[in-house]
Amino acid sequence: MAAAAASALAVHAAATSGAGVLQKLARVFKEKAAQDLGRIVKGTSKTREKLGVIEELFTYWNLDDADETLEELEDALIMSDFGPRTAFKIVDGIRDKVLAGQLKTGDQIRAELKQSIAALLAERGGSAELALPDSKPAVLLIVGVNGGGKTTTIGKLAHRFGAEGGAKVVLGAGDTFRAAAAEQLEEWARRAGADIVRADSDKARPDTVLYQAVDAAVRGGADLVLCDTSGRLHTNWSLMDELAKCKRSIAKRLDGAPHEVLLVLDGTTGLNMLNQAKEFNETVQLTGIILTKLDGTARGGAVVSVVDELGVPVKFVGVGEGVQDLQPFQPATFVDALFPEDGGKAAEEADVPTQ
Ligand SMILES: Nc1nc2c(ncn2[C@@H]2O[C@H](COP(=O)(O)OP(=O)(O)OP(=O)(O)O)[C@@H](O)[C@H]2O)c(=O)[nH]1
Ligand SMILES: [Mg+2]
Repeated sequence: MAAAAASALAVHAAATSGAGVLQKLARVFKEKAAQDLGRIVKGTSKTREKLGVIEELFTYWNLDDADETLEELEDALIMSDFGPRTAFKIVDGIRDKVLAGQLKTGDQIRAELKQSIAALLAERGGSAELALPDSKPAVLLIVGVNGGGKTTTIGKLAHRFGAEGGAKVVLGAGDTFRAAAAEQLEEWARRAGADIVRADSDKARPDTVLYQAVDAAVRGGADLVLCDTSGRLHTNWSLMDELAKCKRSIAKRLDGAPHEVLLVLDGTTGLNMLNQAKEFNETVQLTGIILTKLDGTARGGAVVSVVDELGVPVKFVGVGEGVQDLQPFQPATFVDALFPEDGGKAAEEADVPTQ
């Protein structure tokens, strides 16, 4: 507790002096990185049910049948939303080691599978840390399909950096599509002690609102701007074009911004998230992914394919609707949740609060 309070104070001092404030803010998250494994284990039970087939393969692993068993492993990964390309890649790596005699038992192969998924998440994705600029404000643009958790995630980030971290945060209400959207964001701003820039008329365009939000942050010496956007289908060409305009308009006000373009993916979606991610990446060049609803019946395998095919890292995971339910992503912890040593029993039985 004392250490956390001291670090919050240090962050606050930095925030008020302006020096290196953004880097200090990034540390706020890291210090809180104790992952809520139990919640993720609970949430990924749907994926694990399917992966149960794999656990059986490991138990009865027989080197004489290696070829057939490896094919079954491939199939089981595909069934668990890993996507064929990624499943083949992972199993090819394992097959090479089996043929070279480096892996002999089911346990060794299980460990290798976990390690290769974690390595793929870390290496293909790159750094999971927020890329924050040297000078403030840092601008984060949050995008994604309807209902994935964009606004909630912005609220959590605002709270973590603002109310807890002492940063001056501005929220940009770029969801001008629904009247209730700005109210929802306003409520989060109030809870987080953040400022909010909203549309000044019914006809205001989202790119204008986000321009104004960045403008207000620059003039007011804010540390961080979190830009909300309307949910949109990745197949809706004109709405995707509107998103590209939002990004350009932010850059027009502040060179180099947005510093992060983060795609919110609903963890319960399955492999369709790969199509979403490809389209959003094409339109606004993603720098990271936020995987939400891992406390629900998440289908975690799909995100491995997204990271593999796009080369974009997962930066945060959402594990609930509450303000504290956002965590930095850690590949090894995520993989442990998919393949827990005791089949997930301990974590599933643990009393994990939902708020
Ligand atoms: N269980 C759970 N629910 C979440 C999480 N993140 C968001 N939600 C819920 O998902 C629902 C949609 O969240 P929003 O933040 O409004 O989603 P959005 O992407 O802004 O939605 P649109 O603006 O309509 O596109 C809300 O009920 C949130 O409370 C999470 O990590 N876990
Ligand atoms: Mg929203």
